[in-house]
Amino acid sequence: MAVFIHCADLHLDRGIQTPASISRDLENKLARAAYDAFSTICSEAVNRSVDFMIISGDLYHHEERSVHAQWFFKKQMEKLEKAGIHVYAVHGNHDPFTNEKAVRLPENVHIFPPEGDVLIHELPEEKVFLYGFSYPDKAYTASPMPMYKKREEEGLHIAVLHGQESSQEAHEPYAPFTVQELKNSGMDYWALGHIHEHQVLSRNPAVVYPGCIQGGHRKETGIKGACLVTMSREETDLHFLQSSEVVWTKAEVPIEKAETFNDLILQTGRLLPVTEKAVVLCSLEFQGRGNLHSWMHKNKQELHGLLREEFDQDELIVESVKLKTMQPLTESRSELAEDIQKITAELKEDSSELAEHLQSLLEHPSIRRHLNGFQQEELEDILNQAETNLLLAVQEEETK
Ligand SMILES: [Mn+2]
Repeated sequence: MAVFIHCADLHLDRGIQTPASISRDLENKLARAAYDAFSTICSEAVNRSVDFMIISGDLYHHEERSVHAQWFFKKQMEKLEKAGIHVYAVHGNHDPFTNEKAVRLPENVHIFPPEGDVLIHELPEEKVFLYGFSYPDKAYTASPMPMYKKREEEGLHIAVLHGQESSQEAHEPYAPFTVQELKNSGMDYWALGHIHEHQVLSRNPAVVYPGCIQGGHRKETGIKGACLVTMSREETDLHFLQSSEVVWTKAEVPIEKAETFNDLILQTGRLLPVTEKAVVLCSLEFQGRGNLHSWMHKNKQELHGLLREEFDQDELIVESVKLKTMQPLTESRSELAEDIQKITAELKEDSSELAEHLQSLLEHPSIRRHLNGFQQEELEDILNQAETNLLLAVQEEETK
């Protein structure tokens, strides 16, 4: 049997998106969050006397690692060395392999080289084979499979890979693979990294992304952590350990029933998350058609300020406000307004026409550099915003 911690995507020197005007204490906590998360994981490793630790890439956020981050990492590794815990790590697309060693790591740390390697970890009653390779450069688009040839020897076989399941299109194709390829390899555990959300792609054999250890921005929602893995030749047990002390969340607030601001505040308060074991940074998304829609759009800054005044506490910050609201259908009786709403609804049903119009925009050289397309959700946002702007303009004309 082997007991180990599998973590990935530490992104130690990544700055966290900081909301405006927060206390100095909280600002410091956010700046330290990734470091604190990794320190928690290493303490868990010591307290639980694990056999070893695996880190599946992106230890650092920047290719040019900061000395501060490297020094911090070294100290954590020393903490593990004192407890007799070995560490097996690969470098990923953010922190490709380098020979430059400004900070020397202790002997318990084993970094897989770019050409790949098989390392053996001897336990009293089990032999563990670890396979892996580090990215030589920021981009690695070839299949990683040739790097993982299982040895025909008795033991536990663990593959450490920073890469992406090929159907997950939202990301660049880094070291792409299919789950079937991993299954066919004969390995007992695939310790993956790169996707920042915890995912178990297969149970037998276990194919696991632990996710990043601390969310860095509002899209990385939820509790982040590492996997504590207990593994024998018969079965693999996974237990998730929380490491993030700062958690990003999103709360969706419908505005249909809010006649007054009092209703809106009441409704928002009901839907805010309960904080537990972490500081919660909440982005509020208001949705639906309602009477407060026009006011909210015209006074978005004031609304955000008001919500923060009302709800911000030590452990909860209303980090951002997003408006996905629409004009109530009955508010305007003009034919023009009706047309605008009808056309918006049609375009939402089938956004291919809009996508076509936007295509010429995407072909513009200075736009192409920053943007390579729109997701369905973004198209809907654009449509909602356009509808709001037009209806507000019609309303203003009518009241002149
Ligand atoms: Mn990453």
